[in-house]
Amino acid sequence: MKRDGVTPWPQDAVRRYTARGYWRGKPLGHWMWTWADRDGDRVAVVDGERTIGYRELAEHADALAARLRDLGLRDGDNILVQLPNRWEFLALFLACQRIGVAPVLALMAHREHELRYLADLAQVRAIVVPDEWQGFDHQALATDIAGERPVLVLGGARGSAVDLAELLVRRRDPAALRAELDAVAPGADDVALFLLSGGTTGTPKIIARTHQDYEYNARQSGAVCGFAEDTVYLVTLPMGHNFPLGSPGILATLIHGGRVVMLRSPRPEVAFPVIERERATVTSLVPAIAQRWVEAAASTTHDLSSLRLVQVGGSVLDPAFAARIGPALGATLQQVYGMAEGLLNYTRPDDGDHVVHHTQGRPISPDDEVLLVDEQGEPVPAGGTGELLTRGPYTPRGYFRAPEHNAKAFTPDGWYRSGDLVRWDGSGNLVVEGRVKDLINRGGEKISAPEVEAVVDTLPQVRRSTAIALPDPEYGELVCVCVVLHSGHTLTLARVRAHFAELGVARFKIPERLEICTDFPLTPVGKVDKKALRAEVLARQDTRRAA
Ligand code: AMP
Ligand code: DBH
Repeated sequence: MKRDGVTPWPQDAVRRYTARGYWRGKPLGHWMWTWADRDGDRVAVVDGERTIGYRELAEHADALAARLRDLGLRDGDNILVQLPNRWEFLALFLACQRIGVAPVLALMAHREHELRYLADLAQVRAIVVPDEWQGFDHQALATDIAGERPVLVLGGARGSAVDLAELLVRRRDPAALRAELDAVAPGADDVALFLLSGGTTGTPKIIARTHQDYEYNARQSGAVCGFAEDTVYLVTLPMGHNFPLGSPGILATLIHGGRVVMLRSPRPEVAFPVIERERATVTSLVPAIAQRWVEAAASTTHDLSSLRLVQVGGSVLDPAFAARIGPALGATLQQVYGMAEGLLNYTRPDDGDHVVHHTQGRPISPDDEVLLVDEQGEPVPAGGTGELLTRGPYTPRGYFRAPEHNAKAFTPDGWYRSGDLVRWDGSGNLVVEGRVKDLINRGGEKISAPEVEAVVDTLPQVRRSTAIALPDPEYGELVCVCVVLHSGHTLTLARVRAHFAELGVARFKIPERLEICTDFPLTPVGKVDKKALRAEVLARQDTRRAA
């Protein structure tokens, strides 16, 4: 069922993507059973002590899909899902795909500020959370936000909440249920899932991905990365992210007949023994985590020799460090420059060292269009650096329910303005040089500067605020807020941080530096000159360090 607020692809693009076989006209729930029919008894997922076969996974997903319908959920409905990496999360994701319910994939780090906003924007009809996670009571918050709507809880449902594990129990003849659910399957061009983007506005952005665009996103990624039946993909990043979910990630592993191994933490102490035990062949990491893995690998007693491919993406990877990753982990490095908005670039497993260490790869589809433009929107000369604009078979033409922002983030002929400054190197690969968009990339977590500023501005002491990125050896970038105070007021970083926590903002967005300013430098048109401000703050830090 169609949802309002989703920008469709133009008809000529639909015809082309279909004619070329990228779009296959079936919803993800259809493919789930294709995999099960093909690989029935083979292992699809390993989660701790639990091992689940392809058919078993499909039957659990169908059982859950039927129970979601019993709760009143229907084709065209959206639900908010905030779950850690667990096989039940995957079963829920697939159950949704069977019946046209689209999950909004929140991160475990999200708190009231983000969850309320997402629940409202997507008008979700239910919320799914764990009972408690890393000391936080998700069930209590979800119950509060949900009001009259159902809350599904993984582990220990209280009060009127529904136990997710209960709903997964297979109770009926699988073949009959399968036929029943086939009859209520969504359309291939309907929304299958909602991904989140760091965005560059005061509020997070939601990206609606359709069944056939996302299936292609994963399938083609898997083809490019050599995913096959012998792939054992270790998930350590949060699986609601586009990277571990579909780049090539969990979905491509299932599409290509491999095995998914789930972990809730990317820490090497946790991951290394599992790599050894499960003989994992591929995993995906962000640079900050890759750094920990490389350090830990030097003295590990665990056998990592099964690893063949280590994907690193999400934020800038230093070339000198890149060169150390492959040898340290005994695997081939693959750089990934991706975005939840669509376009995916990978270095290929058989590329030479220079390409793998120094570039962020190239697009996966012959129909990915990439244009590099200058500040006037004119194409840059060959080899020049410009903002990357893109269109293609898995890059939607707008954000969900964001017409005002879309007018800026997309050109009239449907190109997505990535906000990234990139160039083509001589080998036909992209190199990310910087960005024009106003965000802070903290170890791969994207933080919208205007969103941080909007929160800081609600402090009574603050007259004006500006959020900037400061360099950090571990995370790449940190959030620094610069404030101009009302006269006679003072402010501490601790106070700012407490304020973010009180408002229920995700922890990774909480400022790690505070700078009190008397004024901000301005550009000729009167906007805050963030580049100049950043230089000022760095100079101040140097002075302090010298003192
Ligand atoms: P999002 O739009 O929130 O999914 O974040 C995608 C953005 O992350 C891209 O537009 C880039 O700014 C950044 N990014 C992703 N991968 C890389 C990479 N390998 N190197 C540098 N930046 C990256
Ligand atoms: O940073 C990202 O958003 C990202 C990185 C690598 C991504 O969305 C992806 C791969 O799919």
